[in-house]
Order: sequence, then C-alpha cells, then structure tokens
Amino acid sequence: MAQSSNSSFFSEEELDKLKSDCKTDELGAASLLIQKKLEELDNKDFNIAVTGESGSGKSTFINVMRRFQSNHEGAAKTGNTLTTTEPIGYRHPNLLFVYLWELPGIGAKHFPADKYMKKMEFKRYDFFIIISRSRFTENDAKIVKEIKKHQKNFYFIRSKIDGDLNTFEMDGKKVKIAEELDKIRNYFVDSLNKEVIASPTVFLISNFKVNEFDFPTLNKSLPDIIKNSEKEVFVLSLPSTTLEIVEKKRKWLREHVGVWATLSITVRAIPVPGLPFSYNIMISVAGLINCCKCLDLAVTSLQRLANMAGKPVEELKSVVKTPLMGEINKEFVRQMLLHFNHLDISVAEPVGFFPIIGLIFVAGLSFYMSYKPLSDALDDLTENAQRGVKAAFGTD
Ligand SMILES: Nc1nc2c(ncn2[C@@H]2O[C@H](COP(=O)(O)OP(=O)(O)O)[C@@H](O)[C@H]2O)c(=O)[nH]1
Ligand SMILES: [Mg+2]
Repeated sequence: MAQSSNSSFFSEEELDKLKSDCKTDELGAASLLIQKKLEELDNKDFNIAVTGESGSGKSTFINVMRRFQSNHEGAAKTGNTLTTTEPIGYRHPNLLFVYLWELPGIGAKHFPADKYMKKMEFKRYDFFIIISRSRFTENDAKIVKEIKKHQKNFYFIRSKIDGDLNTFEMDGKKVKIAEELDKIRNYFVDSLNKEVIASPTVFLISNFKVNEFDFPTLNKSLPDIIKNSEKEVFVLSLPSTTLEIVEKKRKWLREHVGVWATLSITVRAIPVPGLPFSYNIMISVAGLINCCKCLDLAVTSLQRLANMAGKPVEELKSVVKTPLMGEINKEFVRQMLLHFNHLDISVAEPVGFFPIIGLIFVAGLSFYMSYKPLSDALDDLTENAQRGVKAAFGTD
C-alpha cells in the first residue's frame, strides 16, 4: 500500500499494523488495537489491588471479575497452597487499561504485615479490594491503615457467604437469612469504624453465586470507583449481568462511536488488495466487533454469562440475534458485500438478513462512514445484550 494517510488518531506504524491485520484476517487483533486507542483517549492504566489473607478467595474473585472459570487457561490459580511473593497482574479482557492485581496473602509465615506493606508498595495502586473469609483480623486492620496512609479508597468484601448459610442449615438453626446477613455486615462496618473509616463499603458475596447477596450491588457500584477517578470507561469491564450495566456500556460506547466515524473518514478508502472494498469498512467492522465484546455478545462471553446464571447457553443464543456474534472474517465481509452489491445502495435503506452490516456497507460504499449507521448498529447490539441479560438473569 503506497498510499499514506493523514490520520492523527493512529500513528503510521499502527495504521500499517491495522492494515496487515485486516489483510491476514486478524480482525480480532484490529479490534483490540481500536479499543486500546479509544481507551488511551481518556485513560491511563487503572490498577486495582485485591488483597487479604491467604485462602480468602482473591484468585476466585479475580476470575469471576474476568469472567473466567478457575480451570480456564490464563485464570488465576485458586485453592493452591503455593505461596506467591509477588503481586500478579491480570488484565481485564474488555478494558485493556484495567489491571486486577492479586497481592500475596498477608500474614503468611514469610510475610508478616510489616514486611508485606513495604514490599507491596501500596502507592502503586489506584484502588483496593480487601477480601476476608471469616472475621476481621489484625492483618485486615493493618491493610486498612496502610491504605489510609496513602489516601486511597477501598471496598471491603466478605466472601464465602454461601458457606455461612450452609453452616446455619447444618446447625439446624431456624434463622432469618436477611437478619443474619445484616449481623455479619454490621460486624464488619463496626470493625472498620474502629479503624476510623466513617462509612465503609462492605459487600457480602459468594464467588459461586454472582447474582445473589451483594454481588449485583458490588457490580453496580464498581463504576463509581472510576467515576470518582474520572475513568467512567471502567463500566466496560463489568460482566453484563444487569440492564443498568448494559445501559451504561451503551452510553460510554456511544460517546466514542464518533471517533470511529471520524477515523473511517480520515483513513479514507484505501482498497484492500484483491477485495472490492476498503480498509475503512474493515476498521468499522472491527470497531463493532469490539462493541460486541464489550457488551458480552461474543460467543465465549455468552457462554460465561450462561455459566454465571446457571442456564444453558442455548437460552441466551436464542434471543441474541446479531450476525456480528459469529466469526467475522474477510469471507464473511465479502459475502455481505456481494449481497449488498445487488441492492440499489442509493436507497440507503438496507434490508435483508444482516441489517447491521448492511448499514455499514451502505455508508462505506458511499465513502462516508458517518456517525448514524454505527450508532444505529450500537443500538441494535445493545438491544441484543439486553435480551441476553433478561434471558440469563431475568429483568430485575
Ligand atoms: N464456598 C466458597 N468457596 C470459595 C469462595 N471463594 C473462593 N472459594 C474457595 O476458597 C478456596 C481459596 O480460594 P482462592 O481464590 O484460591 O483464595 P486466595 O488464596 O485468596 O487467592 C478455593 O478452594 C476456592 O474455591 C466463595 O465465595 N464461596
Ligand atoms: Mg490466590
């Protein structure tokens, strides 16, 4: 490709990479690059430290947040007795700038609290999540003090609530669950008050029941962390388990759709060798694939949502009907283009079985990748995501 572009959004080098990704059918890679650039527009890395004693459920929690099952390749190792001595960072799958750091367990023999604080360098992190599996310990108190010293904020999580309920059951105690949960919550709030944290945020969760107890509230309130640090993009990192989260994602994505629209015009119609369309179309398709990923519409994300909801993935697939969900490669795009070549594109009313792609091609073929088709496509995807959430978790 001799033709160069004046795009200031992508560097020449990135543009070359983008083109070669499109050439080799690596639309997934192209879509990642687009996401990275979008995030760079208003973000730097956001580092969340997940800390607490060994066995409290840190690894499992990180896997849930990343929508990984513990046996998934690349998932944090859980339940192991191996003692790690370094923090391990896990990049969020949707938000490339968010890292969840699993800190080693505090208080282990080789890790007394003082040494821990020195080694862990709390100043490196933007936010903390402390996880406890039973009582509020001396080590928890030391972590809180260290966070305060660095003027950072934290959430306090009490994990394994499912276990508490099982214990009640086995004891044969007739208890009102809500009351028992309140007791546990109040206990932690009191403990944190004693550490001079005026209104601590405490969540009672089970990593195995992500739609019960405080997990949904935790998911909903996590964006506040970013909001407070002016990084609203964080909402993209949350699993789409509620309609509210989907709506927030739509809002964020919509604000950034304009960037692709501009981008597609800037990149102009550089032809893809051997194919009757240009890179700007590929870039827009890659951008939309990325939207799909953020909205949890990719096949693998649907599977994870289905696992979280304990429902067969077919139930979700039957309501999520977007052509972008499947594998999109050059052949797919070529087929679509052939289909739309038969239409009178001046009618600008793409009908047929692939309305989303249709909109893009109509716009692309007329060399104006305008805001509207992308924005309409985003609406369509959001509606799909909403149907998926309803099928998985109901409407509440
Ligand atoms: N019942 C129950 N078990 C959990 C929960 N979270 C984690 N576990 C289990 O607790 C053990 C320790 O969890 P892990 O995530 O490795 O803890 P870490 O040492 O803090 O990283 C593992 O066997 C997990 O399966 C939970 O919410 N409920
Ligand atoms: Mg661990």
